[in-house]
Amino acid sequence: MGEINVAMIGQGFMGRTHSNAWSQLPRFFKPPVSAAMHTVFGRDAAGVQAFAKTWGWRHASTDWKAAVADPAIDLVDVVTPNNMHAEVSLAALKAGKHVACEKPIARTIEEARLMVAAAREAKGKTFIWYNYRRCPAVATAYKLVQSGAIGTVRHVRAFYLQDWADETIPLIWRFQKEGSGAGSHGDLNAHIIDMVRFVTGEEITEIAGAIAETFIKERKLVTGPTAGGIAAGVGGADKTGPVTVDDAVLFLARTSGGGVASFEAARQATGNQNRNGFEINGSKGALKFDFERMNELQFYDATRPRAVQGWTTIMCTHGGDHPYAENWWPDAHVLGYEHGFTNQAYDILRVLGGQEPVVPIPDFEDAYQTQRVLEAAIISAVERRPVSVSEVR
Ligand code: 4PW
Repeated sequence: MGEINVAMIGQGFMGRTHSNAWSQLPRFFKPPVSAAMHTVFGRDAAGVQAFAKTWGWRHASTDWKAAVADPAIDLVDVVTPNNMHAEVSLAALKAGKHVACEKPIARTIEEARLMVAAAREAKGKTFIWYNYRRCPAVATAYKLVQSGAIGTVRHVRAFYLQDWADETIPLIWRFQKEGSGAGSHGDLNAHIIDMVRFVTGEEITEIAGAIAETFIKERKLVTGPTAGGIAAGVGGADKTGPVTVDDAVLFLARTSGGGVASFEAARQATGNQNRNGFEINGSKGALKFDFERMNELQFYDATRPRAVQGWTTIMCTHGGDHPYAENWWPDAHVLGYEHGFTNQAYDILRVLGGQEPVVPIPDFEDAYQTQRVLEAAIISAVERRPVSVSEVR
């Protein structure tokens, strides 16, 4: 398998991040197999033609089923809104393709279960784009925890705060249960649950309590072209429709190593634009990460004499020491949002070429565990009670 052909289904915000990743990849990495940008699917013929031209896809299609079934295609990259993740992934797995699907794995636990069952039977491999795992600083945190640098994990505070979703943003799919399954919970908590599971190597076992809130209950219907806050559209004149998902979800949890954790997702956390991160306190030290300073990892070594203990800021830009850094620019030259996607595309090709990824990459099975935590937290919020993740099967 020297070269694989990719069909990308969807062409929105994530379509641009993935197209950028697939096209940048061969300039910076030497994967064991290469990826050709074969076909991109979009609903609008002129729009998808223009997208293909801009981003370097060889073919444009308005028929995703044909693109997925095409014998020339090896890997299907799913970048649609969440309501198509299951349908497209199931069709692709059935057609014998590898599938790389955007997060969260699905809208609901039921859809996720179907996807996992199909993946178990399938010949193709599966991947979920939890891109923040592949910021060098987050991957470095993972390696430090693995090496025992912070000892036993006792406390985790994880947050994903955005502030784009004010009243001016119309009723895009992200505010509709039918399109997305959940609001900030599936969009943002999904990332930080994945990040905490990845960095600590532990599972979240119990939700002690959760709250969910929708502050803006009606929004203007989308009438114009896509643009604006997280790829929003233009709001129509007077017509509005109901928001059917959360704006904010907070929950407290227990972890498999005996620690406790808090998670916080919000889309109207004024002053925070795309701020996700964590503080992890262990018996020997601690780590802090904030995506708004994504090249930095804070490390506290509590084994040093108390007189000289303090937070160290590590610039995760040193080739050889910090995962992925050596593939980009000379030491000390920082990376950005888009690099996480290219790093992930590289790891997908490593796995397809029979190599280990630089750091573990979530497949459908792994992402299903994150979905179980999301589901347990929503049950906890709705029923106002502690929920063991083992209740969600
Ligand atoms: O990572 C984030 C998401 O999951 C993104 O940057 C934007 O907010 C788009 O979707 C969510």
